[in-house]
Amino acid sequence: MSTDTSTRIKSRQVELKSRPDGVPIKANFQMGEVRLTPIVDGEILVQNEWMSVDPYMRGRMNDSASYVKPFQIGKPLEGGCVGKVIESLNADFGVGDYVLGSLGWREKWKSTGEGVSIVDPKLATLQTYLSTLGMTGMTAWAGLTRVAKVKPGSTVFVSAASGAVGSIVCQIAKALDCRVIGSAGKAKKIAWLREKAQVDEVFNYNETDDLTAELGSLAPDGIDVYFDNVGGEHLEAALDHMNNHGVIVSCGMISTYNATEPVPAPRNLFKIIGKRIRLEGMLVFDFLDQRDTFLKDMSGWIQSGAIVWEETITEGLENAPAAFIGLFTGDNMGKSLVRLG
Ligand code: NAP
Ligand code: FER
Repeated sequence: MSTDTSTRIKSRQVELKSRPDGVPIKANFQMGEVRLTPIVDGEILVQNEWMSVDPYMRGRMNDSASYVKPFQIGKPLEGGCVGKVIESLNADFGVGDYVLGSLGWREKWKSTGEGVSIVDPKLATLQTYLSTLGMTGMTAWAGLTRVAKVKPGSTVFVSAASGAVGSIVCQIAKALDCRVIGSAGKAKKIAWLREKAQVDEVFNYNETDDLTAELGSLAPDGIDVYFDNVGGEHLEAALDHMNNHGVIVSCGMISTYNATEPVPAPRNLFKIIGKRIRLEGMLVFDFLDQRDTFLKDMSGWIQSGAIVWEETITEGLENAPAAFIGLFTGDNMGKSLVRLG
């Protein structure tokens, strides 16, 4: 094979420059460029069109053990992406096919096709495969229907309620005849939750100095399911108002991801005993074998108009770090996505 770099394919990428200390900053990222060798038999070359930024990526920026290995300094970050096959030496993929992969944060990537799936741009817009019909939609569906096993008539409290996961949790719960309480941190998110997502009770946690009292006033009959995206004070407030035998789905704890010191446990954790609360952590990847059922349920809700969603789109690979950092300052409504130029 030629080693002449002029025959190689140029691809720009976002690399981890340094590990964040607290909230990530732009200086933790750098732009890099690589030249990919030509594809060989069995491989495809993909040009990314969309990439996802997700809170879990903050964990991968730390050098600590987790369900997945940390990002490496000087190497590109990774994450959900949708792109177009521009070269193929693999019979399962044709040039022009759109595919879902896990090598975001770069312009182009090669693959043997393992873990890569073809998506249909006629069924939904390409970026929907990174949101409502993708990882975040499936998290909402699995957390509520499989982990919580929510029942009609339940009171469901959702934090980060206008975000990618939370906005879908709220609407699935409504579609399943639950009473829904949502919290979010900005006035326009509160308005969207009320007007577009038809959430029953909504509050802005930045406008209250007593989260527990606020939640108590909106949930006079208690909470049956708390879908926790935030942790910290939200979890403490929910524990105070959970009903006996209630379920807390620990989906995420974004309020703790940038902590520089170990975060204290909820001071009222003992309440899980007397109230016989089931507090269960979840990882969406454990439910991949149920993807067909998820897609059937979700497509039905989308077609009936029961589920709508918002996207916050950032233009250009070089602006992906800003989009990612914005997750921690609440810049996004609904799913945060980056369109590659
Ligand atoms: P997202 O909600 O679309 O974006 C993050 C939102 O979190 C922000 O817009 C912000 O909204 C809120 N937030 C940020 N810092 C906060 C703080 N200190 N306190 C309260 N709220 C804060 O993100 P997403 O992708 O849907 O993820 C939501 C949660 O689900 C995250 O915790 C994530 O880690 C988790 N998750 C888990 C899995 C799994 O398999 N377990 C899969 C996907 C996602 P406000 O303006 O409302 O504050
Ligand atoms: C997430 C937050 C945390 C997530 C996964 C984790 C897939 C897992 C963390 C760990 O194993 O340490 O949003 O999404």
